[in-house]
Amino acid sequence: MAQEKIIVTSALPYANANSHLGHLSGAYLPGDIYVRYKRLTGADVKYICGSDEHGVPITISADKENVKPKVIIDRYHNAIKETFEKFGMSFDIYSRTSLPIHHETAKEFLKCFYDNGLLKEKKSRQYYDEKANMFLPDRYVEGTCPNCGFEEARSDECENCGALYDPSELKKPKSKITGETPILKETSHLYFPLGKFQERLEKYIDQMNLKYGWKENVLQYCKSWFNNGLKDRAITRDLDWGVPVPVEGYENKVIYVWFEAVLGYISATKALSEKNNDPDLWKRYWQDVNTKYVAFIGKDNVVFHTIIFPAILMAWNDFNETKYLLPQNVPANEFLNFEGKKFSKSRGWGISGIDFLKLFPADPLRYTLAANLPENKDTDFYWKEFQSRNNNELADILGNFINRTFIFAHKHFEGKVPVQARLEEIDNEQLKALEEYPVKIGNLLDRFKIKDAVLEMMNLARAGNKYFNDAQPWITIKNDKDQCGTTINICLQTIFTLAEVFEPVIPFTSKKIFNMLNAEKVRWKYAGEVNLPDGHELNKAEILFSKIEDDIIEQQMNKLGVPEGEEEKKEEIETISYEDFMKVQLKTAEIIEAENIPKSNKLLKLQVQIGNEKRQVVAGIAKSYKPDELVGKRIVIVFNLKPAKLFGVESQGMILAVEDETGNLNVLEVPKNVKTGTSVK
Ligand code: B3M
Ligand code: ZN
Repeated sequence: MAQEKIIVTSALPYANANSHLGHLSGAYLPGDIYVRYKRLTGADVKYICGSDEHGVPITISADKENVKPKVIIDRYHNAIKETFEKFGMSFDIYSRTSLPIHHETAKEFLKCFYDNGLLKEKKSRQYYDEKANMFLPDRYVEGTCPNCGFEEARSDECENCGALYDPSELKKPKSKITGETPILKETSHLYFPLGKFQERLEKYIDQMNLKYGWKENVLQYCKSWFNNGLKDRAITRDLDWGVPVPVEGYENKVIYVWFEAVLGYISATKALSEKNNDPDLWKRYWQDVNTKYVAFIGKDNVVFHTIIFPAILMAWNDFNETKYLLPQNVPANEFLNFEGKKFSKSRGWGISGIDFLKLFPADPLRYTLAANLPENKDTDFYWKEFQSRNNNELADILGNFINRTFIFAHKHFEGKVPVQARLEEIDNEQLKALEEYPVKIGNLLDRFKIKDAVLEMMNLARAGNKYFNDAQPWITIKNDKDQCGTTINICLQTIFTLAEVFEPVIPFTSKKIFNMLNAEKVRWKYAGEVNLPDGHELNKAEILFSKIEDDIIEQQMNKLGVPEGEEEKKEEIETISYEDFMKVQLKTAEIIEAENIPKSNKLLKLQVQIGNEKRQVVAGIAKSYKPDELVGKRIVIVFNLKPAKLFGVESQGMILAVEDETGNLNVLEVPKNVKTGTSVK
């Protein structure tokens, strides 16, 4: 069979915020699991992603901080990239749409459509904020949805019911910049005739679904758009941040972000060609009928990937010799919520990937998210579930099985794979299970049933534990060492299979396990075979998972709902260096005389003994002590303070004291056995 060739993309995140767990579980982790699995099967895969750096989401963030969009995209592009790396995303490239290669690609498409007369120029009335003196992009206008009445609908799209409409249909519009009611003012835009493609799009989706089985939720979304009838869509915008429109008269406009963002997959692959010094690489994936294309996204992006992007590609293919592939499947996920509510940065609900990965390693997070993917309906991340998946499944089932097997192998078989001496029924059954699991798991992954696949992966670890328990090697080691060796051998083969099938989900751990086994991964189809030869030398066991204690989880739960920034509103402390501190000389002293200072009810005049030296110090403690009470106390004084006069009385130092709740001052005392004149450090 010819090698399978696949191009896989995950939605390009807007470079205006850190990715949170919802993003990771929606479009990224599933893509990465699929890609890692496909690579193990021997497929030739390119996994493409990058930052979406244009459009209104970026300018809104920039406006909020009063900085240029470039500042925002650089900051978040790097932050998101780092999150993905720590999370174990195995992209072949993580590109960005601000690159010239992307601008060129987007312009090339638009120019082609314009030159071939596909685009219609239409004058339309757009919201214009007279106070801010600008056309308002869609997201700068909020109002009531003409379809469902939702009051926070965007100007052309309703988050609540998913309806797309013309901005002039929005009810009770309001400018988000000034809060004023915007006027509708005439402007020209280029429109893509989406309606022209409806029939072909419906047919395309039908065919793909028949052949490759699209997800029911995705089909439903598509159906509702088709039912409403596809309409012309403006693909230019009055904005100054984005890809300039390469058409005369459009100099002050940019290409609509969604039109160019989807082309970002192609331009990112071109960037990969450049990176690999292989100019035709991108064509071998995007323009080869033997390649298949799979797009991973969240549900809010479905229309753009199943309708708009395919329509753009169809249009290109109509006018050009070079033909692009259309998505073969778009396994979109629903949303992941957090502890029962939507993620919200401003309300402090949820946690960003980067913060999470500062606290915990990636694999327990990947496993927890994968076991609970919002494949068919919204799901939730719960801290308690994370803890129990880590402790009760990863550590107690998978980790424990591996650990007990390794202990046996090292203790009784010199750290080598013992011989399979004699196979009893129970052994044959386990060997059969090893062959079956990778097939079953692979079939599920091929159909994007990742959640079910993850369950089966852990079931194999469960089967390993059961086999170990039933075979009772701790008994056979005493009376039938051959039998015991066979058991441990098969347990080690099971660990090999586990390392392989779990690789897509917990790649960091899988690597450790292969290292412990002193072995390397094989093709998926061999994963269930006897891969470790008799006598094969093993490495030392490593700790694979640490348990997460209750208090760690409680700490995190206590942070929930604390709005951003507030947890950091602690007093700003100005720090000093060690050298600065060492400049202050503190010494012990004994008060030998004390008297009031006339006319002052606060100050006392003290005579203190500091080693051989006597000094006079004025201290503001008259309200807290009678002079007599102080005599004989051994205290701490700032020895090198510049002398000063208080109430006309010379003071050569300062006494340390602390105020208690009642406002009373208490001089700091040192034990009597400490000599006066001793330095305090
Ligand atoms: N940036 C929306 C999002 O981040 C958008 C995806 C683009 S995919 C080409 O959810
Ligand atoms: Zn609506």
